[in-house]
Amino acid sequence: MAQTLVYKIIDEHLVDGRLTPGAEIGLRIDQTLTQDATGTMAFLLFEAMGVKKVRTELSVSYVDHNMAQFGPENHNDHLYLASVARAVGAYHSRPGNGICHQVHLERFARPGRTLLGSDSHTATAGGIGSLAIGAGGLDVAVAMGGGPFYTTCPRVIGVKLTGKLPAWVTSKDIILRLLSILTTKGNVGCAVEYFGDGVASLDVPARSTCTNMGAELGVTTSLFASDEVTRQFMAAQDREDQWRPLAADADAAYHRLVKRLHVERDTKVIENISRFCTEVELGQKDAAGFLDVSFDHIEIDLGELVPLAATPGSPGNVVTVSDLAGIGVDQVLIGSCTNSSYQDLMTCAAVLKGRTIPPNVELGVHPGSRQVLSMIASNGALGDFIQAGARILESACGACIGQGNSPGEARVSVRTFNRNFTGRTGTADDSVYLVSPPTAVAAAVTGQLINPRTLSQDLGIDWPNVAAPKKFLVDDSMINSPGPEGETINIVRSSTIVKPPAGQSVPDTIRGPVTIKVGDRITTDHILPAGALLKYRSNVAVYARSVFNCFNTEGEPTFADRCLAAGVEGRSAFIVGAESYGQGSSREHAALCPMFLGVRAVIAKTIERIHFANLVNFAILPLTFANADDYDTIEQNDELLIESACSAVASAETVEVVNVTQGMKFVCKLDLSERQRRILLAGGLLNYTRKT
Ligand code: MIC
Ligand code: SF4
Repeated sequence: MAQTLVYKIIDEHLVDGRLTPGAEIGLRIDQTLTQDATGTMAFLLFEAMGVKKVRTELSVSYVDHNMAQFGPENHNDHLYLASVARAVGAYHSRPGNGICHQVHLERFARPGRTLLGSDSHTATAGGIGSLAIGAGGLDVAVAMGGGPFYTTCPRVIGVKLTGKLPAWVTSKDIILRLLSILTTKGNVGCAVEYFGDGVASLDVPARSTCTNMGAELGVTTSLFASDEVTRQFMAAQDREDQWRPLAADADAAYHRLVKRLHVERDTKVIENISRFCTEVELGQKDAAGFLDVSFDHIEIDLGELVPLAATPGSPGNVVTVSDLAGIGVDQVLIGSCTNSSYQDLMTCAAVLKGRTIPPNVELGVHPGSRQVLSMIASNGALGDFIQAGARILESACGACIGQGNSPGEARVSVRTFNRNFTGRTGTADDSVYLVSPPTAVAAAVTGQLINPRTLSQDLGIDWPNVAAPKKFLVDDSMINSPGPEGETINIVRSSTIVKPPAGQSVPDTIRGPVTIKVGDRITTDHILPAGALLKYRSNVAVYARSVFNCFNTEGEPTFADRCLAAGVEGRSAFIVGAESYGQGSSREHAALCPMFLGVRAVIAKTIERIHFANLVNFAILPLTFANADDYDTIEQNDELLIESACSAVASAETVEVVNVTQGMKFVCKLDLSERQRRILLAGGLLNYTRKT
């Protein structure tokens, strides 16, 4: 049978289960990546597993998130990571070498290989044809130890690209268009595969911009074929010997996706589906105004794309830049793992050359890697940025994760990044627009959101049309190699690096209060912010004090206080959420810290993939309402009770929850694989892995 490329790579790596969409599968993992903010915990958990050396083909530890170094914590983490990587046989990309996804793409990612990373944007490497998946740190630790990675065999959504992008329109506009069709919810358990004659016109970094923001769609992974363009990119990185051609079979069939949408609230999405999808069918509207919309594959004519932007709050709020024309801009930031490649920066530098930004605009640039920074430094483009008035920021995540450059109150910040969840910048009422590099630089030059095409029309600036370099500047001297066999390494463990707490098996009776009830689309940034708190990632007891702090009311006990007060005499705490609970980042601390605080169950309408797995890994019951309306019957502080939880976890499909306060009962689904049931009963993945 004709196969998609996603399935071909899965087939080659399948060690458990069958290639049946929706079923649990175990995959052999060839490569892993960790970054410092999740990696310190991942390596601590790896050490706790008792495995001495990594058993993958390649494992790389990156330092790119926690770079501000206010206080000793960050540097302590870096020293631990460098030493533990050397001891266990992993590579270590040092601070300053660049953002993990950009560097991995440049130096390590390979077509046809599986890559598991403790970061939700790991699928960036799908742009080179690697089956790359983001996961929690503990899953990555298990993979480093040679264990399979378990996930749901994805349903593959096909995205056909035809034609060629016009001037001033880039691949960021492709993925924003896709977000306007698929939205940020309802895509769990799917993968996106790009195909069609339009693909050949996109270079590898452009493809990776699309695969990177698959994380915002909530899909497991996103993939492009490995073709002549891939070969040229790898040759330019001195890695042609690692290239291998790969493509889906010509007549591969893609998944027919069904989305449940609301006729009024989702009018725009329904319009976009009707415009960009094939064989669209609209179902019957129900009494509440919902209907099923199904379609075969998506088709985007690149030639017809226009510059797009995601408006503040969510990467899924997509409109055309022309719709926003005239909005004044206070800050422009270029960078992040989505758009910090050589081509991205050269495009911006070409526009800025010989100009100075207006007095009211702040411009910052985070080159994606030391390779990118070195290349723009030697060809003069860095000088164009400096002369234009740009602030040259580190080759790191930086502002993308709220490590600096927070905008002023209610100031408009235009960024080439991938996430604009409110408050992620470090400013509570931020107003962040996500755009392509040309749109960002047009904003920097004019001080307003404006279709970048007007740069040609009004200012006579030619579309730079930056070609992929024939040769990148290759210098791996900031990547430490694993230590030689037999070498004795002193692993540096400073006082701020604290052993993670042990997981506890699910108790048979779970009783306690709902310590928080939240609404739709709660991201892991809501659950546990990063920014200035990143430095506590390796100290769970301290970091846990900040869980759900964004919902604090002055003078009232915090979420952590409420949980700790609830957790006396064997009592537990519950979290109640709505749609797409746990969106966004892979940070397992969003499960680990609640576990530390005594949370034993999360009940939500739907739970996102990585967060669901993290909850299981830390022995928190991930429950979903059998009837979504039951959400409305629960109040914060209600006392809930689950009896015989262990036997339910062992074998039942559902479990009854008693709302003691309201005198009601409701049913929740236990949508778990056999393996996940065993993990919960063992007290989490670490205990389970130690036992098996
Ligand atoms: C993010 O973009 O939110 C992060 C920071 O890269 C996270 C990882 C983390 O929380 O450390 C992610 O995307 O997984
Ligand atoms: Fe870093 Fe931002 Fe990319 Fe996350 S999204 S890896 S914080 S650059």
